[in-house]
Amino acid sequence: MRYLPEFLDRSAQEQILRDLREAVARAPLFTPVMPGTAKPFSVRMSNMGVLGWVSDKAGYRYQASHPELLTPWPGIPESILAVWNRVSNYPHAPEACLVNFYGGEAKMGLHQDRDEEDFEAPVVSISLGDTALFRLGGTTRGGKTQSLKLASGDVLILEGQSRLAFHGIDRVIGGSSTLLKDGGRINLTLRRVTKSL
Ligand code: MD3
Ligand code: FE
Repeated sequence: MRYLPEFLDRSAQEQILRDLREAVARAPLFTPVMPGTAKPFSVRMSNMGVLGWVSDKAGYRYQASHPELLTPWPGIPESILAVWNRVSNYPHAPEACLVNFYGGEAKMGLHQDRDEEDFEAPVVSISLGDTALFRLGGTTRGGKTQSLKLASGDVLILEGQSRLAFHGIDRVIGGSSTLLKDGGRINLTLRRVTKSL
């Protein structure tokens, strides 16, 4: 894993936020539910790109359209593609940008990201807004974990062994950033889903 604290300055964060508001106006946040149980996630989500990650009673998957509007996801804005281009060292564009919004008490349990075909490509994560307590483990469940605070403007690159590491968000520290007027946290994850070649 590569951790780039304060990679984005305030004006770069504000540009991404403006682009994100336009995208979310077209593809509103939805509340995913767990496969099988239909228990709602505390995190709300949307996507940009040719493919977006969704979860419903039937399972987790990538699909080309919004689960409620059934319209194609908005494109990934240049302000966000620029981050991938600067940090990924990967010769193909990302296909998916998952938008995770954490309000109030939202968190995300420990999990692996394995719904992609291509584990060779890195995952690039951008944090905006309130600071989160991020937990990173190894590639097997139940091993030791380490904690890291992810603040607004921080970028994380998951590649190699870390690409399949267990990870989650234990909590968000309310009032820790002034970027979002109503507080909360946004995490963007840029991914390659299909194998390029
Ligand atoms: C480690 N998001 O969307 S970002 C996710 O802050 C996700 O919303 C969290 O886990 C969030 O799947 C964590 C940091 C991150 C993203 C992807 C990873 C860490 C990762 C993929 C593999 C290993
Ligand atoms: Fe994840």
